[in-house]
Amino acid sequence: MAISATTSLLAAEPQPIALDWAATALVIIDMQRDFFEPGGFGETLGNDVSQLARAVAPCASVLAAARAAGILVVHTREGHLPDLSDAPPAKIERGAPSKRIGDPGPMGRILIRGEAGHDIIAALYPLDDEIVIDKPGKGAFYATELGEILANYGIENLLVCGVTTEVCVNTTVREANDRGYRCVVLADCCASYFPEFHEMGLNMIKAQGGIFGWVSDSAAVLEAMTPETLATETTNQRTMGASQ
Ligand code: TIU
Repeated sequence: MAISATTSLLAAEPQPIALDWAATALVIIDMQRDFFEPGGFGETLGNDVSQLARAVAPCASVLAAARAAGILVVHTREGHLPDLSDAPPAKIERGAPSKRIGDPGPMGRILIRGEAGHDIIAALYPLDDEIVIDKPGKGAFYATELGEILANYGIENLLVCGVTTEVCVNTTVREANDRGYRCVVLADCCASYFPEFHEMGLNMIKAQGGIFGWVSDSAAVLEAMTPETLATETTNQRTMGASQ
């Protein structure tokens, strides 16, 4: 990593959090065409997919900053094997969507790995050396190698972005919280088809003293995580003899 063993304070609710950036990963949840574009999984469920676009530019700015600072970046994708062997019937049969998981759509089969709709949107496309986790569920830890990968990198803190706030972001944060990670959800880097669920999804995380974690935003991360800021923080900590 370009930057290591540096800790700085990130503005967040319910209180600021000191993060060791060498032990922090940026986790970007399910920024896939299937959720963002007409004809994908999100729209088949009856959703207005245009609601998600607002999260893209803030998330792209944090992704660029993380890459510049050498922070570990993890992308996730929700989707299933072509034979649907990892898709529970209870998930496939749910509700009355216009198309079900596995049905053909304008971006290929709905929510199936390898199809165009399953791919990550161009603005947030992973670099070749970044980690991409394929997950069959809403949570990124369920039936994936994410836990082992984060442990191998010595990660203790997660900056979480993605869609949707109350579904895959919240489920992943709850899984991560139980596994001992400090989770900071970046409010403007997440979105929901339902703006009120976005707000409440964030409230549920930061309420009760941060029952599941913290809520911050892209501006706070850009201030705390640039290589220049990290260098200054490190110098200040040395000068002041701070312990962290
Ligand atoms: N439907 C919905 O809001 N979300 C999902 O199905 N998956 C994710 O959140 N990624």
